[in-house]
Amino acid sequence: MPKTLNRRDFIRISSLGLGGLAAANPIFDWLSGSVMANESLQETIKRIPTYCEVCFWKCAGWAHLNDKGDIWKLTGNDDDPHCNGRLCPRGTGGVGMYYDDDRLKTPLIRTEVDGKQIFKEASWNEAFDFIAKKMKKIADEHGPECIALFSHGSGGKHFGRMLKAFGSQNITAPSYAQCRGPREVGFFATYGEGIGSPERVDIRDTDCLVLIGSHIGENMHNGQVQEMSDAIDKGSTIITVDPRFSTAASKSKHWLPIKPSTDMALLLSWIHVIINNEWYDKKYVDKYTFGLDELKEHVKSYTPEWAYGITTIKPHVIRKTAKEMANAAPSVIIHPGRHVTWYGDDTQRLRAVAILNALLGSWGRRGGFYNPEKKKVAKLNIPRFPKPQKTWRDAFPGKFKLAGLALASGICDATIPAAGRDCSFKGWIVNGTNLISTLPNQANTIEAIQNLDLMVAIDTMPMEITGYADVVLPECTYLERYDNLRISGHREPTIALRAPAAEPKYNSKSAWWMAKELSNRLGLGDYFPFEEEEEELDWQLKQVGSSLEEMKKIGVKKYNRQYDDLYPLEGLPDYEFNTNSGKIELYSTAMEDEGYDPLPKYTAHEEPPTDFYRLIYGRAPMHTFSRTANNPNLTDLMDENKVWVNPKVAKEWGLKNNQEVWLENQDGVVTSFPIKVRVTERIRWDSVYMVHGFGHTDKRMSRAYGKGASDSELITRTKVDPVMGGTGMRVNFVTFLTEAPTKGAA
Ligand SMILES: Nc1nc2c(c(=O)[nH]1)N[C@H]1C(S)=C(S)[C@@H](COP(=O)(O)OP(=O)(O)OC[C@H]3O[C@@H](n4cnc5c(=O)[nH]c(N)nc54)[C@H](O)[C@@H]3O)O[C@H]1N2
Ligand SMILES: Nc1nc2c(c(=O)[nH]1)N[C@H]1C(S)=C(S)[C@@H](COP(=O)(O)OP(=O)(O)OC[C@H]3O[C@@H](n4cnc5c(=O)[nH]c(N)nc54)[C@H](O)[C@@H]3O)O[C@H]1N2
Ligand code: SF4
Ligand SMILES: [Mo]
Repeated sequence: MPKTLNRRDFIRISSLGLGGLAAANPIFDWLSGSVMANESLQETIKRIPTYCEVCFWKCAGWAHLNDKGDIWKLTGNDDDPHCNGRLCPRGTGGVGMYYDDDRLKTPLIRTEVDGKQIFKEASWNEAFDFIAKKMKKIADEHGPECIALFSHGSGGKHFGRMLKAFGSQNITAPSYAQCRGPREVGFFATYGEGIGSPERVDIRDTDCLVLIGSHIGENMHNGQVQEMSDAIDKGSTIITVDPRFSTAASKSKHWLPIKPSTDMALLLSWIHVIINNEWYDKKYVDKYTFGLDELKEHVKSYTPEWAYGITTIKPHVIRKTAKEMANAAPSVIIHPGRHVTWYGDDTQRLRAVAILNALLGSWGRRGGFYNPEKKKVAKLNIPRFPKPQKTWRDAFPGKFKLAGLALASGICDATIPAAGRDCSFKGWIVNGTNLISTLPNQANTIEAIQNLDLMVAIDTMPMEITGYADVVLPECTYLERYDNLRISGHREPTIALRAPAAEPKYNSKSAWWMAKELSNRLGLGDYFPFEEEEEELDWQLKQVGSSLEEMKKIGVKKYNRQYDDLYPLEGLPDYEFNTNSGKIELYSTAMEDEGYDPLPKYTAHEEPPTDFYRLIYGRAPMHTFSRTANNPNLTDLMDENKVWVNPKVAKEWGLKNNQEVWLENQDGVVTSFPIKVRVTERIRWDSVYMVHGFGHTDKRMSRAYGKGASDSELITRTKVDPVMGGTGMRVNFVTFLTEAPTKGAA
């Protein structure tokens, strides 16, 4: 290993001087039976609008204060289309983030004492001076572009403004190359538009919903779960394709327990059946699409019999489900999914999904894909951002040509010096993303971090990523701060306000304030012209006929659509798409122009070796990634994950329910902690399944430490999507260790 690897030891211990026990622990009082019983006696004295930050669905709601002025519950805002007045269990439990006494409490700076690296408590001034000095030094020596921002969540906008002003546009989120990037690119190549969030799917009005991996119900994206439940109630057909009997599968008319990694074969076969039987929407396809003849020729040999050999789904099931979709068309949704970085050919798989929807005429029609509208809100009057001299793309000449956004994994890779690259990244600002558990290949992420001159982590919790930072800045939780307006596209445009329901606890501050203070020290004060965030918001709100005062009362403001075009292709009017041909491109000229396959092809993926099983992972309804693992309200509901094992496999290995095992992957990496076995018919024999976000290794998180195991540790390998750089992560295989591994091996 290079010598530099020891420069930045991972700091596990609690910080110097933070020894004192917190005097009060209101959350446990709040959770305990007696207080629960009294809950009904409590009264809302005041309610403050917010939008939830427990996940990225961003439901708008209310923080209710009791007569002592404490936050005692969170509820949904009735006017909000993301939640329709109801928060999900995680959102309701969000108040646990505020009360969690393991929170980061004050700025920390890495220092060495007696040869040991520790965090020293610092004042905000010390922290900002330290960061500003290092940022300027990096800019002088390498250019400002060598600093990148990784961010997931609201604070990204504020730090993004600061960094763009500083001269770098290398701003990235794991929600692209580790999540929905391939979907956006696949749909953009087909329709000239992406899917966005919340997804533009008209589940409420659909007659047939096809879920390919999307595990809505465990994936608790609120509005979609509600709409799916409504669709089921009104008798819509649900078809779920999943190697696991998911919650969604249990609500479905058809469950197709596909062999993982073979979905492309199923999709191509469905396309084959629909074209061959002429079940496609002829008028729609004639009028709007480009490349039907090429597609027809391309899928000629992809019969259900061919797909059966690959997917293990019987030919008559493939035909029957294709017929169900055609019967419902155009009120049918082949759901584009969200976390789609699976096998490296993900953009192409999402192209196949997009094509199938086009054949059935669901895009732009009721019960298919609607056209969301967003309220336009005036931009701030700030100076133009300087034009950067270089971008992350320079590190990848000729690659990932259709990537629409920066790649978190790409910037991470380009931080490790390589021959021939003139500048590698030298500084990371990491806001609200636990990159250690979020990016694949932890060893690679850690190596990248060791090569940095500066890493700043802004977080609310002492998550693993903060242990590698030079400076840690404690952000207050979403319940203690303002943030940018939530401006979201939906059936009707809305804006929502987040206002503080409590003073920031400890010595924590909002990201807006941090970004402004840092900008001042960098000589970029003009980019934050308002003294207070309240003033900035009020100015913006006044441009759209509202005010901070009004929004504090209503939380969510709905606007009328500007045009009556929720379903723009209803009645088959003339329409021009934002593609080269102006049509829906079944045959993608954009892909062809960049040297990628214009029509999606099936490629076989590697199979698990003997005694190994494919590692697949997903969500639990009461947790969000790793961010909720220490939330006292939510650990109460679920405090560890289990590994799902098929009974046949359990028998072979002699595994019993709740027995603890360690998982070892194909590269010999073993989980830090054991995980309990769940023996269940609900998973295929060739795969094991676990919920992402557990197995925390940082002891500062007292409730999460050592609970369950981390899928991220086992994802050492990826298949990178050549089109846009997404990291396919379901290409790892694991086996069981029934005894504790010896220290050296782990
Ligand atoms: N192995 C594996 N990797 C994955 C996935 C997977 O399923 N398995 N899923 C992928 C997907 S789909 C996504 S979208 C990404 C998600 O990736 P991330 O968003 O990075 O997920 P988290 O691990 O929850 O990290 C969130 C971090 O934000 C912090 N945080 C929470 N609230 C605040 C706040 O208000 N302010 C600040 N400053 N920080 C806050 C939390 O403490 C935590 O450290 O991960 C991707 N990576
Ligand atoms: N409660 C909760 N809800 C969440 C989140 C959360 O953290 N917690 N995160 C949100 C985010 S950012 C995202 S991106 C979404 C992710 O959620 P989704 O986009 O709905 O689902 P995925 O993560 O793609 O896939 C998980 C499912 O895919 C199945 N699967 C595994 N391999 C294959 C395969 O080869 N083929 C098929 N057809 N299926 C397979 C798994 O068994 C599992 O049921 O969830 C969102 N909702
Ligand atoms: S879906 Fe749940 S966790 Fe996500 S924003 Fe809405 S209430 Fe919060
Ligand atoms: Mo995601």
